[in-house]
Amino acid sequence: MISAERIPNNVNLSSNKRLQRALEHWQPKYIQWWHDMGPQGFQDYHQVYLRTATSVDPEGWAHFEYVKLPEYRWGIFLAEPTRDRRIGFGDFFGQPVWQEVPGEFRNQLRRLIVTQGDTEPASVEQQRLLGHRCPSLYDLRNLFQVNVEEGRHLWAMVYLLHSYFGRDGRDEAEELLERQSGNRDKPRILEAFNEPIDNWLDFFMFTMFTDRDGKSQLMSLSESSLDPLSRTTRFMLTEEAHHMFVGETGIARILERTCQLMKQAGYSEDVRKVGGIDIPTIQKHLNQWFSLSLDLHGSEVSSNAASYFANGLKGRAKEDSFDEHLVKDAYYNMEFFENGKPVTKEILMRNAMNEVLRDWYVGDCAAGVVRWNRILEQHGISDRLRLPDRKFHRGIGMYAGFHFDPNGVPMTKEQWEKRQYDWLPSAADTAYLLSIMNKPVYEPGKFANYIAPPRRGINQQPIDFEYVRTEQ
Ligand code: BYC
Repeated sequence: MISAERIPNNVNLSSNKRLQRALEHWQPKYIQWWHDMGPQGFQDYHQVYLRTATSVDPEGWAHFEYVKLPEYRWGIFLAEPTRDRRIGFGDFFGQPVWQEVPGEFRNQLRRLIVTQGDTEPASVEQQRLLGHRCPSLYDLRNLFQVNVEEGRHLWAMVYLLHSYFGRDGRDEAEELLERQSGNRDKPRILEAFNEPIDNWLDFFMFTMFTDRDGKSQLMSLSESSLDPLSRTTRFMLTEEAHHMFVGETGIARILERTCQLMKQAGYSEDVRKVGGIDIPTIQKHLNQWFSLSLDLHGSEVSSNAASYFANGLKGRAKEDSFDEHLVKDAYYNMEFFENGKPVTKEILMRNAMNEVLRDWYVGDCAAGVVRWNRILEQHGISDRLRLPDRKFHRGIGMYAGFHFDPNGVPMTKEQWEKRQYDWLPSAADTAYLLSIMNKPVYEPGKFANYIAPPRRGINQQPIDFEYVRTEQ
């Protein structure tokens, strides 16, 4: 079962007996998990036009073919090594990077890898019912592409656990298949990965904002002094880009269609009357997933983050672009909220590393929102989407437990309870979305009424290509 043919890799799997043995034990459990928790109803009789990574060179990671989902070849890939790579930040700056895990950082590194690994199967679990409500075969195929790649990202983390963490690593790898998104007793580690994704607006917002947290976290892990972690995450970033493409273009196509329907219905009419998704509903879902994804960056002031940085385990996104990499005496001006008022205080930059990464993330999200707003502008519509203030709807960090509106204005608990569904999806919004998504669109080239077709198909195939076909 464990062969280089079944498991494309560039880690010499065929000569690595230890890894083979560990995978022989783990892989059947993974396949069982995929059957039980992967895309429901699309396991046995559907062929999906998927991209499979078969090597890390540009041709090899974009190999397209029809595959049955459980037969997808999940591989193990590390980006090519950088010659004479040196530690790029923290207390060991300039020393050679590590090819093995230093004993003193074993726990911290394992924890980072497990937290990263836990998000990957979680997202597959969150999205497992979406196939039954897909807006087109094109979108269905993109959903499955995202799902199999999240599965591969789990393999990437399991490879690290099996190869560098011995017995503990093997136990952790098993637990990655045992926790379950939203499960009361054994939930996933990070909160956003326990939230349901039961409609396609959530899915596109998730791939836009939560996968973008994946991008910022993977960028910071790719700076790691542990070279195998750096190389693994560098390769994962190539796949992450496609997930954000799915999210950004998915929302862009919804906006496009909303604008068309607004014109059709007359601007003063409610676009829901003609089956579209109104801009306020889009904004509410944006608010929801942006704020949950801000939480994924951890607390503003964090001794964990300081220690990850000092020890060279997790750097800043694009560490090379900073002038100084020790960051011992630098300070960060952080806004605190005291007695109902914002107060700026200087804190040690190392303790603010989560916030530094969050700054990068917010900038990257803001650029995406500007691109979305161009669509509204081109249609002559004056509404605009916007990112809510960072303090809005936070569950982690110093603003958790307080209430703010999307402009960052503080409010009482009572005011919040009265108004929260002006800004976040209500049960009625979800019911409406489910009502327009209740029938899947499986006819090639057809699209649900609430979304415009994409500009082009996948891998130069036409838009009406049969991206998912049912086995005869
Ligand atoms: N939910 O100092 P703090 C992706 C916990 S997404 C629940 O604030 P730290 C993907 C924290 O664990 C990227 N708990 O945080 C996207 C700690 O617990 P303990 C995933 C949370 O450690 C889409 C306590 O609060 N990658 O790839 O500096 C689809 C205080 O800790 C949360 C990573 O996350 C939360 N949101 O930073 C598929 C990278 N936030 O110790 C995939 C690896 C914090 O008190 N992880 N806590 O029990 C990390 O770098 C860090 O663990 C975090 C947290 C940035 C997440």
